[in-house]
Amino acid sequence: MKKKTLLFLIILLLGFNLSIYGQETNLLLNGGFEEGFTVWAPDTWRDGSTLQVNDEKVHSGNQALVISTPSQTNDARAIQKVLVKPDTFYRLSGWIATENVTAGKTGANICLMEGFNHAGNITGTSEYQYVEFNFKTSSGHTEVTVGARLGMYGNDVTGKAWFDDLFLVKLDSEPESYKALEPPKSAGDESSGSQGETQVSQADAGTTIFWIIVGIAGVGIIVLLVFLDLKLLKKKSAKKTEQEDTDTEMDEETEADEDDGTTEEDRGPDSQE
Ligand SMILES: [Ca+2]
Repeated sequence: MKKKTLLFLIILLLGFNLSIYGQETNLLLNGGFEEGFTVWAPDTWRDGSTLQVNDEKVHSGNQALVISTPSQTNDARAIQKVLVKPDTFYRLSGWIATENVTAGKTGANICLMEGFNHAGNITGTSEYQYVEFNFKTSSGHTEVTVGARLGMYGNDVTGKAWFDDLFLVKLDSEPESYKALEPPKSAGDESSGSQGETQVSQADAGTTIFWIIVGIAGVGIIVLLVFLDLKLLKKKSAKKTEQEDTDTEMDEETEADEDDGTTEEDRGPDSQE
């Protein structure tokens, strides 16, 4: 393999890695609920609501989250804790459909569990709608808890809501509009601390393992290419040596013939003598 080809392949591999980095990474795990309830935790103000992942009404893929509060009003949500950077812009987005959600209150929405920060206020009956909101973390933020939610603090409702394709992405620049988050309270508002932290470390482990595999695959390809290159060089040099040996043999034979010729010529007169 020629060095130029090797160089080209290495550049291609680096480009592939960079293109993955360039994509907007969803900081939420299982945001499309294709892995069931994995990573999400049910969290309700009181009993009476059901939270499920099924194929009843999906926006994409095969499954979506459905929260149902049939009779007693409630504030029910599926939550996931995510690590964030301080003083950084983020966008939370997703798709929500509803059925008979109590009007006149905050209906179905996606939210940050701190404060009243949310996108969507969908009541009544509706097909899937896209909702989003931008926010900026404070200097004290290292994590946020995201919720797919039917209801809000002081806004208990009944009805049914489906959630799918939720995204939390980091924004590289300041968006046109955003909500600046208040610094987090030191204690007291950690509704599901240990579980959330476990989820975050699982997310980190998953990402790390992914990049280790990509790294190993990259190094493997380079090693393979270098090996093939060396093998080819060896073959070439072996061929060269073989050729040289043949040449030397031929030279020796020629010399020997020449020697014989000389001897005969020299011997000629001797033999005549
Ligand atoms: Ca889905």
